[in-house]
Amino acid sequence: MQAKLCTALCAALFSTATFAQVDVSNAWARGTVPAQTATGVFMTLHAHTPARLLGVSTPAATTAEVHEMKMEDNVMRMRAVDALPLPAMTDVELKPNGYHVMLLGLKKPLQAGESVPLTLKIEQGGKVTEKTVNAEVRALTAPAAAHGAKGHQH
Ligand SMILES: [Cu+2]
Repeated sequence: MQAKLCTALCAALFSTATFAQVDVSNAWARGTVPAQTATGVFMTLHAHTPARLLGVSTPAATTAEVHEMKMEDNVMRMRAVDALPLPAMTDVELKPNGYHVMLLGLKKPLQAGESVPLTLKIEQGGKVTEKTVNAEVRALTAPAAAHGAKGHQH
């Protein structure tokens, strides 16, 4: 009887203690030139148990959206995704020409060496938590195709 009670209690305690078990590494933002108001942020997400990235916010821009880039009819297009699935124990890479966080309405240009604070909204095991990350700003000319390149449409 007592063992049974403990099992239930421990399970309850454990489930409330497991939050935001998602590791974020290599977060970076592409630097911008003065007239530019949008840029991409990239990172690697690794969830320990299945999770979903529901959204992103930052004080550096009016809007932050999770975007997916895909080849459609030979044109690279991007669209906003509602939630990005993060399978357990799998690295999900946000990278140029793939999933990325799009910052729209930048309040000021991003210069290499600065960092951009981001708040990630993550759902995991039925709970929504927030995780803060600092993305390092890299030069506009950082390797990989520039965001907003030819044929890249919203
Ligand atoms: Cu985008």
